[in-house]
Amino acid sequence: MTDTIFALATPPGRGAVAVIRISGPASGRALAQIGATSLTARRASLRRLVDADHREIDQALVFWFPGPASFTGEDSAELHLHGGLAVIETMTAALLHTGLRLAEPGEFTRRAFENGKLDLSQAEAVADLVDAETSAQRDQALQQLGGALSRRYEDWRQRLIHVLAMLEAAVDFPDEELPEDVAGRARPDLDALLLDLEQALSESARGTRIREGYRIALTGAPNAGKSSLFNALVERDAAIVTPIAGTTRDVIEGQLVLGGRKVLIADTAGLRETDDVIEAEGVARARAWAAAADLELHLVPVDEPPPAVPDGVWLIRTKADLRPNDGVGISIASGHGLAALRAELTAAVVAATSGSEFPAATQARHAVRLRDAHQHLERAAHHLHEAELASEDVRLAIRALEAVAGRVDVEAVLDVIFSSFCIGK
Ligand SMILES: Nc1nc2c(ncn2[C@@H]2O[C@H](COP(=O)(O)OP(=O)(O)O)[C@@H](O)[C@H]2O)c(=O)[nH]1
Ligand SMILES: [Mg+2]
Repeated sequence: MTDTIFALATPPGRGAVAVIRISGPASGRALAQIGATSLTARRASLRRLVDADHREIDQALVFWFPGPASFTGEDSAELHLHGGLAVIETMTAALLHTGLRLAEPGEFTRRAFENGKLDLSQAEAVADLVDAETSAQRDQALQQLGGALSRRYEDWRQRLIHVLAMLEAAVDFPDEELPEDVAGRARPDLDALLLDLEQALSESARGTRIREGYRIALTGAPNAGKSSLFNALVERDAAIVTPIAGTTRDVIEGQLVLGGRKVLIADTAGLRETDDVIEAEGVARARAWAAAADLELHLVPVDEPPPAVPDGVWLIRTKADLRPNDGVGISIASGHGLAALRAELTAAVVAATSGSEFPAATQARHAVRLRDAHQHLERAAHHLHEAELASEDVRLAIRALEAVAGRVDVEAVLDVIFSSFCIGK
């Protein structure tokens, strides 16, 4: 039988209110033991809560959520206590005394998943919602929690099951009076699915960009003004600015919000040949960060000749104050062009993180499964005339998609996912 767990759901420390969550079959008994009786389901009841010796611990609001219509699907409750450390400690001791156990990180959500209240992508969304720092992250997590991601995968899964049924008919009744080329009739459906998955894959970066942050790398020769621009964009002096070339030796990451999106920006070591081992390592890291970035800003001062830059890289002319009559570029010294650059960056970030449909991947885990499914379907399309082989590939594709919702492969991924939660969730 499952045991009954509890945890502080609010941040530890002093606060106006502290919430303790309880879930499991012994919830009702434990509540009675601490003095919370005659509760009405899902309504706040003010109760004097007591310890085992009937000494008062606190006056608290108690919520009783009988299963299965609760978040976890089990009998559960919330105690809204006064948020003092002594209250929390005494209540924790009292609940332990009734035989309850402290919850592991993510255990409430895990129980919700195991009781079929949420699928895996929705459970992940709970964690994302808690971690959301920007409005775009919150919107995405909320939609995923509402089942937007699950619905896309479920639609594909249903269509694949239909394809599979046609292929299996061809396998099971090869010599019967089946209409000619049953397997071939699966072709249009399979092609349509392949197109859908390709579309989803092509935009799969959007969801992870929203969740993890759009990455902008600042590159350029030493002294180009990278650290100065970095500090101006993150609006604090995180990077050291000096006239000495080679000052920045590692990748310094900063965070900012543009257009409601999380953006990660990296100030990198100047890209130059060097004999200094530490600087050389910095340059290698700078190149790696820039290669993985969504956008590279290549900085060159206005008093140097403009180099050719690859497609997609933005050439930013710096130190515009040195050639004030030209009117081009940005200047940290005078502030020239900074607002315009910020506006252009915002437009780029918003464009890269917007789309009409809910992204099919908000985590690397989803993108991997999506790619797997697509590969299997390509193989199936390739040997559709061999219905037996094709149906095996379709089956593997279905399994890859099901893994996103957590229908299969469950145990392997559960521990990894739920252990990243905070306690009390
Ligand atoms: N005149 C002028 N000097 C600048 C400007 N931005 C940076 N600098 C100077 O250029 C030097 C190198 O700047 P820094 O940001 O450290 O360049 P990094 O090596 O690319 O990180 C420092 O002395 C800065 O004060 C600017 O807009 N105008
Ligand atoms: Mg620097």
